[in-house]
Amino acid sequence: MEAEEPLPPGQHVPRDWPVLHYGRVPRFRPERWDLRVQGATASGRESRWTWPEVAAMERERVTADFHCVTRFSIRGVLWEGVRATTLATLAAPADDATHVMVWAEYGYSANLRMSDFLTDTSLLATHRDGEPLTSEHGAPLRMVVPHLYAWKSVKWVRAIEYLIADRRGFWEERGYHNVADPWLEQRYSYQEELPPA
Ligand SMILES: Nc1nc2c(c(=O)[nH]1)N[C@H]1C(S)=C(S)[C@@H](COP(=O)(O)O)O[C@H]1N2
Ligand SMILES: [Mo]
Repeated sequence: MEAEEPLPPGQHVPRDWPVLHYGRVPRFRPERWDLRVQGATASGRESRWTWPEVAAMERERVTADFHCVTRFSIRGVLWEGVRATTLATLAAPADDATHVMVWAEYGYSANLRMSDFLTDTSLLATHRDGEPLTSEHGAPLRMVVPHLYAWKSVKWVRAIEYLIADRRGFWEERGYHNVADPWLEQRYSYQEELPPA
């Protein structure tokens, strides 16, 4: 057997890839769908793209493990999509933007530090393992931030909001950790008050 990279603490690999989310799977209606970049943009304006425009953006591939806070990890997922840095070139954040809120259908959201968003491996993914995303895994567009717990990898993304001050997203408001680094086991918000281990 080949030696494998270690998993973050407290994680295991299940037999199948679970589908996990809060609420219903939204139906994709391409004619009504758009992607917005809003909030603290450098231009002061909101940007908006239709589905054909997003589908025509330059795409990259990233292979990474995927870690859910409920303790399953999926090894070596091949994602394909638009780099967050590419989007930030098309619609630049203001100089004083420090965080982003990633917004999904039905109001689900997750906040990220700008540095976590603007990492080379952060994608707005359209494909997984060479196939277009299925609806339940976030089609047509999902955030993928492989170095953080997967609740930050927002499915059914509709907007990126640049923030000049941090604000907690859906799970971050409900007891989950604001940063969510799986290697530091940043699972719960009470850990934010603990001295570093
Ligand atoms: N819009 C939305 N995105 C979401 C969620 C959600 O409830 N709504 N759940 C998150 C959580 S907790 C996990 S573990 C992953 C699961 O992704 P998967 O269903 O593709 O395995 O999606 C994340 N993205
Ligand atoms: Mo999760």
